[in-house]
Amino acid sequence: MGFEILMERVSVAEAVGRTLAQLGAAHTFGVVGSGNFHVTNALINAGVGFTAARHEMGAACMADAFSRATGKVSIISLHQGCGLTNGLTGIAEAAKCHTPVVVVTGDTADGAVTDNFYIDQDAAVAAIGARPARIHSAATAVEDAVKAFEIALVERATVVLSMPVDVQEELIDFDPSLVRPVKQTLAPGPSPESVSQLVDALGQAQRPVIVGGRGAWHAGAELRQLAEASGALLATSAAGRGLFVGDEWALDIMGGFATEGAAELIANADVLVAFGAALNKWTTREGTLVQNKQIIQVDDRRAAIGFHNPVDLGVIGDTAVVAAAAAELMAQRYPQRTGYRTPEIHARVQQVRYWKDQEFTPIVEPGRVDPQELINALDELLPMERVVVTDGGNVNAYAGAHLRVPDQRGYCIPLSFQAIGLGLASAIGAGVSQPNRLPVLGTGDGAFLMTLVELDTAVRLNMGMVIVVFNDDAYGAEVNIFDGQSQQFDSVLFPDTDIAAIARGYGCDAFTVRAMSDLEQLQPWLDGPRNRPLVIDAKIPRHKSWMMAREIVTY
Ligand SMILES: Cc1ncc(C[n+]2csc(CCOP(=O)(O)OP(=O)(O)O)c2C)c(N)n1
Ligand SMILES: [Mg+2]
Repeated sequence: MGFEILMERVSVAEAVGRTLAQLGAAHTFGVVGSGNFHVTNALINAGVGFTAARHEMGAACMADAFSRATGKVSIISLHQGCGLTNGLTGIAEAAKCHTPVVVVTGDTADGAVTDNFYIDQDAAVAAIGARPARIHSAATAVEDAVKAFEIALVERATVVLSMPVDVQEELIDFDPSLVRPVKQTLAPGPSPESVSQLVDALGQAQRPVIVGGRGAWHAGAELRQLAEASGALLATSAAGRGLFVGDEWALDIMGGFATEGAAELIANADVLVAFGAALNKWTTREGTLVQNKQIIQVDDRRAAIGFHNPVDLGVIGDTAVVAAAAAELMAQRYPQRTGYRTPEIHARVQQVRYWKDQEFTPIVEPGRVDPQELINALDELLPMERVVVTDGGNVNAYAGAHLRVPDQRGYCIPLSFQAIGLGLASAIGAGVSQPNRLPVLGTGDGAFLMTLVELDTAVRLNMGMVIVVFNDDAYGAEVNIFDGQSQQFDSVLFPDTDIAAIARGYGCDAFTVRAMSDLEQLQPWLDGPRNRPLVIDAKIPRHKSWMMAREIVTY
C-alpha cells in the first residue's frame, strides 16, 4: 500500500509506557503494584529492560546510580501513595544529585481523598526537591509524558510523573509517529569577558588548581588541556572522582576524602577553579581549603555559583565549552606557564595521591581487623575494572577514598542526602549499568542491615559483586559524635550479628574476616564464575576513622 497505519487504540498507561520507551528510557527499576502494573508492562514490551527491586527505595537508588553512570534517563516505577513514599529517600537522593530520572507512579483518581492510597503526591514530591508532573487527562497524556521526560533530560531533574488510576484506564488513539522528540539544546557558552578574566587569573597564578566535579564528567579532556596550558594541578570533588585518572599532575579527591598531603597542596594554591563542582562543605573541608586564594566557579546553572561558598568570579557555561575556550586563549595570552608544575611538586603529587601509599598505625585487636589494612589489601586484590560504591557512617571513607577507581564511571557516592543505607541498591544499579565491571560496595553494618533486602535482587540478577561490611556492631558514627559528651550509648550499640549467615540465607557467597589471613577466601571467589554476590563480614574494632577524627560536621 505504501503507507502503514500506525494508529492503535490503547490505554493511557500503555501509551505513556510506549512514549517513554520511544524517547529513550534506558532501563526501568521498580516495585510493581496495581497502580503501575500496566505502564511497567508497556515499558517492558517496548524493549526497555526491567529490574524488580524488593523495596521502592532500592528501586530509586538503582535508577539513580544507573543514570549517574550512563547519563541516560532511567525510570523508577512505583505504586501510588505508599509505593511512592517508600521511594522518597532514594528519590530525594537523585533530586539532590540532579540525576535525570522519571518516576512513573500511580495516583488516586482526582477527588478520591478517602482512598487509602491518597496523599497529595505533588506536594510530597515538591517538598523533597523533585519535580512534580502528572498525566492530566487522556487527551494530553502523550504530551504530558514527553514533557516529563524532557525536563528530566534537559534540566537534569528528577521528575515524578503521577498517573491517576482512572485516567490510566481510558482509551486513546496512539500513533508513535506523532510523539514529538524532546527538544535539543546546545551547551551554553561563556561570555568572552568571563573567559578573559578566567584566563588572566590562571595566567598570573603561581600555584593554580583546577577541580572537576560531576558537572565536568564530559569535560575531562578539555580540563586536562587547560590545566596543562596553565600549569595547574588537577583534583576532583568526591562526585567527580576518577575524572583525571592517569594524569600525572592529578591528585585524587579534594576535601574530606583527600590525603593530608593532597589537602596541603590544594590549601597552598593561590587560584582554584572549580568546574561543575558545588564547593560544598565536604569538598572544601568546611571552607578550610578555599581560604586565602582566588576562587572561580564554572557551572551551567547560575544558581550553583556561590551557593555553598562565596566565589570571586562566576563563569556561566557548559564546563567543556568554557575549558576549551579558556585553553585556547591561555595558549595565546600566556604561553608556556609552569605554574604549580615544578619537579618537586611532581614528585609530591605521586606520593600523596592515593591513600594506599600513606602511612598509618593499624589498630591491633584480637578477632578484629584494621579497616585501613583490610581496604588497602582489597584494593590490590580486586580487579581495577570496578565500580566503587560507598555508604555513609564512620567507615564511609574506606571504600570512598581508599579504593582506587578506573575512571569517573567507576565511582558512585550516593550521599547527596547523607542517608545511610543507599549503598547496596546503588551498587546494584551501577552494576546493571556497567555489566563488564565488578561492583564493589563498602558499607557499615548499620547501613547494610537497614536495606539488605536488595541482596535478593542481586542474587536474582546473578550479579557478581563484592560487598564489604565494616562491622563494628554499632552506629559507630553516633558513638564517635557523642564520645565524651554522653555515657549512654545503648541506643546505638548492638550485639554481634552474623552478617555472613544472613547473606548466605539470601543465596550469596559470604565469609567472615577476623584476621587478615581470612582474606584468602577472596581469590577462589574471584577465580570462580562470579555469578552471585560475595558478602565479606569484616569484624572491625570500634574506633574513630581518620575521616571522623578530623570532621566537625554531623553524621
Ligand atoms: C537514613 C539515615 N538514618 C540515620 C542517619 C544517622 N546516621 C549517620 S551514620 C549512622 C550510623 C551508621 O552505622 P554503620 O552503617 O554501622 O556505620 P558506622 O558509623 O558504624 O561505621 C547513622 C544512624 C542517617 N545519616 N541516615
Ligand atoms: Mg557500624
